[in-house]
Amino acid sequence: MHSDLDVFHRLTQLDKEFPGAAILTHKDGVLPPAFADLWANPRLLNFMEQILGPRVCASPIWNVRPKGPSASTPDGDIPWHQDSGYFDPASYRTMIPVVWVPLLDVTEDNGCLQVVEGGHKTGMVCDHLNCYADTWHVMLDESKVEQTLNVSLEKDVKTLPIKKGSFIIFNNLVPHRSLPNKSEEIRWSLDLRYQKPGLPEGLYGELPTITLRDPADPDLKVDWSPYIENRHVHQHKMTSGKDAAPAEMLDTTMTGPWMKQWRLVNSNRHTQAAGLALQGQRA
Ligand SMILES: O=C(O)CCC(=O)C(=O)O
Repeated sequence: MHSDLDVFHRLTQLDKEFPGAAILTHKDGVLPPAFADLWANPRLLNFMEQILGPRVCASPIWNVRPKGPSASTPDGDIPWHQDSGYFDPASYRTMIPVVWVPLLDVTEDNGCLQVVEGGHKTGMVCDHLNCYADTWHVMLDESKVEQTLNVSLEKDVKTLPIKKGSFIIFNNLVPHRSLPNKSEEIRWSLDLRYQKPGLPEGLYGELPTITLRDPADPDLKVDWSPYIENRHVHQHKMTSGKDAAPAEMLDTTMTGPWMKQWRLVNSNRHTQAAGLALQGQRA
């Protein structure tokens, strides 16, 4: 179990011995009270109030990401995308800012974020493609970025190394990616999303938004119960049309509705698990 190792090294070893351990950790979807407290942190909500107005909700797509060393766990490598590329098209007009919080200093060597400055300004969701390398991640159709988003994936890129205790806020239309992790440490991070109440979220109505701040209810006690259930169970059902058996949640493939949203250009074990095949191939 490598219990002698710290939280930044233990999963690296486990994943080397049990490939996919990091994916299972990502899929686990458990929302511990400490993460919920961070999501509802009053100072973060003060930021969100300025962006979203006085009523602020949690939006149901969130992650704790164990981004391991790229050499041994390349599934954490996230290519250029807009978050809306993963979301229900009904939510494209909803502003869904994300607060991205690393649990250690992040640098160009261990997988910090890059964003494309101004990439949200046309208000468009660019075409994406499925799925990047051996992962389940969508990727921007780079041939359409300049025309649709009026930005360049070379000239407008900003690299964002930040210190532990800092965070980055950006919205669902800002193109971003994370750099490969060249260290031996797990680059743990959280991405927590927010929106106004009453607008479509990105998860096809599968999970509700949760009210975090409402001036009409100054003593609001946040009810986190809808997010105690693992979101990945819902995603599996949306993609396969059936409930996930417990063994399937121990399967190291990841599937989700975004896989059916965009053109498949690369087949791998995740897209096959979703029953998708490249034209001319059997699923
Ligand atoms: O944490 C990462 O590596 C990527 C984060 C990301 O793409 C997101 O939060 O939308």
